[in-house]
Amino acid sequence: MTAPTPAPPAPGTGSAPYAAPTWPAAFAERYRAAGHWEGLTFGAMLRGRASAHPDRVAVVDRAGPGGTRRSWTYAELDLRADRLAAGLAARGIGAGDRVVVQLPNVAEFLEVIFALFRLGALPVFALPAHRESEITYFCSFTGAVAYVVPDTHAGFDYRTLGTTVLARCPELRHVLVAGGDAGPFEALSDVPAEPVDLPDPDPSAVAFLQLSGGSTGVPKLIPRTHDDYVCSLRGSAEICALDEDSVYLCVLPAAHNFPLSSPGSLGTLYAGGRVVMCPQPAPDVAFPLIQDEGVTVTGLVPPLALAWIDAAPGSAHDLSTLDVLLVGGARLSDEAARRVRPALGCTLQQVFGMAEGLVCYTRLDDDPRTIVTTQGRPISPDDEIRIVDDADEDLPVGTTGHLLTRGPYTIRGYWNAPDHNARAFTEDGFYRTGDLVRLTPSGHLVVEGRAKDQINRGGEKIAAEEVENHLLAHPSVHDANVVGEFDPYLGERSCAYVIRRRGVEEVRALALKRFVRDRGLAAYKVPDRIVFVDAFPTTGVGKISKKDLRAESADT
Ligand code: OOB
Repeated sequence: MTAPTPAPPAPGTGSAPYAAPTWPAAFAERYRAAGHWEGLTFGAMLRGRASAHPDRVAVVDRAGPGGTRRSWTYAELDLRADRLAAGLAARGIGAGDRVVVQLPNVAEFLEVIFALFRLGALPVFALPAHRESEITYFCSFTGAVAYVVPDTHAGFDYRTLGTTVLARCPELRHVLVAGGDAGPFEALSDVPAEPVDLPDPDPSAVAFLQLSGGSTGVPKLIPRTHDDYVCSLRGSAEICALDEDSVYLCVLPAAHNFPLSSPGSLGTLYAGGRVVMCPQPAPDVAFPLIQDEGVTVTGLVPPLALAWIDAAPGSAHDLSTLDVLLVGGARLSDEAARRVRPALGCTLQQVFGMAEGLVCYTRLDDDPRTIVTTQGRPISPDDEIRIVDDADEDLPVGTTGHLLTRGPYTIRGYWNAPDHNARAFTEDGFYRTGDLVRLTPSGHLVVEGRAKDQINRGGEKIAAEEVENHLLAHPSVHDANVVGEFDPYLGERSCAYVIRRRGVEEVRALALKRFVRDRGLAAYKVPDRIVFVDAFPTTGVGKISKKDLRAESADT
C-alpha cells in the first residue's frame, strides 16, 4: 500500500496547501480505535490544562530585564497564546501559513508556537545556530509569510539576518523580534490584541514542520500532525513518569524534537508540569537553575552529559531534586552511562529518537545493565520495527542491520519531497532510519552505527552532501568529500577531504573554512578539519569510498 503524494503547492502563494503523504485510512482508523490518536490539538491541550489548574506555573525563564526571572501560569500562557494569535490574525496570518520560528530558550518560544497552533498556522522549527543559508532555504521552500527571531542571542544579531532573509524571500511579509530592541522590524510584544474566536484546527492536520538531520543537499521538512505528536507526548510523559509536580529543564535548543517532546517542554505541559527554560547548557548556568527551580528532569546530548558528570562532584549547587537525566541524540558510551548515577545522583534514561517519529526509551525500572547498555525500546506497542539487510530481508534477532519503522507517530513522507520519499520510505510505508541497530532478547535496541551519509557531531546532525556542495562552490576546489571521524568529546567531528583544482590559486584550510562560514552556513557544519588529497579512494566499481576515507582519517 503506498500513500498518495499530493501535488506540491503552487509557488508564490503564502497559504498554498502543503503536500505530504499521510497515513492510509486503514492505519488512521486503527490508531484512532486504539486510542493513540485522541483527537486533541495542541491549542485544546493547553486550554484544558489552563482550565484544570490556571494558577500552576507553566513556564519559567531568565529572560526578564537584565536576565531576571519570569514566570507564567497556565492561565497566563493560555491567554498570551490567544492574544498573540489574534494579533497575528490581524496581520493576515492564518490557517495553513508557514512561519519560521528561530528563538532561543525563552518563554516566548511557547507563546509563539501555541499562538500559531491556535491559528492552524505552521511553525517551521529553525535552530538558533542556523544562518542565512539555512533560513533562506526554509523561508523560500515553505513560502513562509513570517519569521520570528530574538534581537540578539549568544553574540549574534538576528535582526541583521532578518534584513538579509527578507530581501531574498519575496513571500516573507513579517519579521517579528522577541526581546528589547526590534530594530527596523516589529516587536513581538506589540503584536498581541484582544482575543478573537478561532475554530480549533483539525487534529489530523499538520501542526508544524520539524527539521530532519538530513543526509542530502538540503534539510528535509517533517510534517507532524496534532494527533501523531500528542500520541508521542502522552507516551513520553507516561514512560518518563511526568506529573503535575515535574519540573523539566529545557537545556537543548527548545525547537529540537528531543527537548520539545521527549518528554520535553510539550510533554511536560501535557502532564501539567513546569518548564524551566535554560539559556545555556553549561553547568555553571544549568546547576544554579536546577537548585533554584527544583528541577526534577532534563535531557542532554552525550557531550553535555559528560560535561555535567565532570562538573557535578565539585559543584556547590544542590542537585538533589534531579530524578531523571535523559541522554540521547547520539550514542552514549557504556562507560559514560555508568558514571551518571554516581556523579549526578539520578536515574539515567537513554533515549534514541528521531524528528521523523520513532522514539525509544530505557524504562525507569529497567535493570541497571539494560539502562547502561541499550538505547531503549519504542514508546508504543504499535511501533513496528524491522531490522533488515541491504536487500530489505528481515534479519534474525540479535543481528545488526538497517532499522525500518512504521507507527502511529512516525511520518509517511517528508513535506514536498516526492523523489526523496520514494527512497526514504518502503512501498508499505516504513521509514528507512539510516541507523544500524540490533535487538536484544528483551526487545531493547542497541544502536551500532549508521548507514546514512551524515555526521553526528555530538547530537548535531550534519548532512555530508550539504557541506560538500558549499565546499565545491569555491573556485579552487575540484572535489570534496565530508566524513565523520572520532572525537573524544563530541563522539564524532567532521573532516573534509578536498582535491584542489589545478592551475588556480591554492586555497588553504583556514580560508576554506571561512569561505564555508561566510556562505551563511551554521557554524557546527563548518568542517572541523580539512585534509587536502590528490585523489579519493574508490570502491571496486569506481565509486568514491567514504568507508576508506573514514578509515584513512582514523589513521591520521
Ligand atoms: C534526535 O533526533 P534527530 O532527528 O536530530 O536525529 C535522529 C538521529 C537518529 O536517526 C540517530 O541516527 C541519532 O539521531 N540518534 C542516536 C540516538 N538518538 C538519536 N544515535 C545513537 N544513540 C542515540 N541514543 O536526535 C532525537 C529525537 C528525539 C529524541 C532523542 C533524540
